[in-house]
Amino acid sequence: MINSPPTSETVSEEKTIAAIATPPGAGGIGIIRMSGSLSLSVLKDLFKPRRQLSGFVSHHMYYGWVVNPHTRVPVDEVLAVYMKAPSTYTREDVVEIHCHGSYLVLQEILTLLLEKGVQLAEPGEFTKRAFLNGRIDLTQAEAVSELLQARTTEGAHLAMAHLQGRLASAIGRIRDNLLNLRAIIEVAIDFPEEDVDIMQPQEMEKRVEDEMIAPLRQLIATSDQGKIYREGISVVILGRPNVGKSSLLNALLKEERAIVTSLPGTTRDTIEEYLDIKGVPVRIIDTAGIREGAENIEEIGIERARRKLEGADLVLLLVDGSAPVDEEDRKLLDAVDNKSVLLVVNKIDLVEDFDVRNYNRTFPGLPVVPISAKTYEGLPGLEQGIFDIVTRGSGWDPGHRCVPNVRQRAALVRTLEAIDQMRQGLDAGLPPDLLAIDLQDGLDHLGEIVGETTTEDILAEIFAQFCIGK
Ligand SMILES: Nc1nc2c(ncn2[C@@H]2O[C@H](COP(=O)(O)OP(=O)(O)OP(=O)(O)O)[C@@H](O)[C@H]2O)c(=O)[nH]1
Ligand SMILES: [Mg+2]
Repeated sequence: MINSPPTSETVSEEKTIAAIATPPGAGGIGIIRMSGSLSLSVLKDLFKPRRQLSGFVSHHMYYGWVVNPHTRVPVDEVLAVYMKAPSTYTREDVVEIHCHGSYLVLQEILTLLLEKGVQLAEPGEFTKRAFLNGRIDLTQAEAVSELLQARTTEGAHLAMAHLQGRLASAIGRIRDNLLNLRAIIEVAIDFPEEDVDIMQPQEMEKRVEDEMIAPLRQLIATSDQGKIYREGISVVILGRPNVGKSSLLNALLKEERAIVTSLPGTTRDTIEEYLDIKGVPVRIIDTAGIREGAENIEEIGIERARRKLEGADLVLLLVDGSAPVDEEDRKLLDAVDNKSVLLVVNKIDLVEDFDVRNYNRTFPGLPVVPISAKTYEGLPGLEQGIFDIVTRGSGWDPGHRCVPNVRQRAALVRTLEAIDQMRQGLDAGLPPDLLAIDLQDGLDHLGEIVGETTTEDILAEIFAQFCIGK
């Protein structure tokens, strides 16, 4: 990655910025993106089209070479596109140069741009400009980052819905209702003596409840319900040595990630990987088999396993189905008592007439899933079991597609508090000028979500999470 220069003042339209937009490393194509008023003239200086051009038509691709103006040596064979403001990502003039995906070539072209007075873009600066220039609101800008970071298709779909403005329009509806109410309250403030036809308090209260409080509550609820799709969950595989923990990890990943041997104590450290279970991003952690009297290195591994347990949303307690449950299995269960636990009985391929009821009797109340990490039998049932436990009672409806993030949720809660206070004021017959204060408070908090009333600090924090070139 390129180090960004010392942070400059505020974004100014005068400054033309550029960055490598594709990830570091070798790739089929690499793209350099430039935004700002210098874009076209810089392109003209460095790009030699194959055929003589009278000018660049906006949004058309041109084939040619980027030529180093000092040496006259072609740097790379490229496709270049000029996109005229305002129909662009940033609403400024934008140029993209598509070259071969060599990091050296990309660097060299970028250096040539910088020599022409273009500045290196800061992380998220293109998207920040799109926001500051009013092409997208803050929820859509955040959705760009969420889309880039999504680890499952479901997560990507949620981000896409926000990018298309699903959340922004839900907020917009509540905001319009608040503005309507404010207009009514203002009439009441301006004409206190007159018998103007303002709404009855009961009718107002009903509107506040139906048009503001209920939809705010709904958004907060979907934020909670959809949280696991956004943030994912952590699942720890725990069990005595040799029960098949690493085999299970490999089976779930469908690759030979962890070393499996017939010797107890094979896994000495924790191993973490990511899985997609029905759209939920799952961090799955294989641990060292826990047993008493373990030796040094193994002991450290066991200690790490215990620590991983603390952050786990779900524990898969693995036992060997071909051997009787013993005291150590039970001790492990006691140790994870405060967690969600799924008892996974492995190696059922070795057992004739496997009967799950034996386990139900021994561990009453504990969900049990029989599997074979060797033959993959029972794995779909295990994934379903994990999914059911982590989404249990969440009331999640995948059709929602509106899942406010942590920042947005906090602002929704503050909005709700202000509006609720206003409703109580209505109920208590407070004068309209006092109601107006709470109402304005609510509007301001709502404005933070879409970026109308968001402070510079918070904006900086949001865009700093982006990668360079986005
Ligand atoms: N037949 C059969 N063998 C299995 C199954 N799962 C694992 N094994 C075997 O059990 C042995 C131990 O498997 P591992 O996956 O290394 O077990 P582990 O729990 O990770 O062991 P430690 O890391 O030592 O704690 C290996 O020989 C595996 O091939 C299964 O479902 N069926
Ligand atoms: Mg292991």
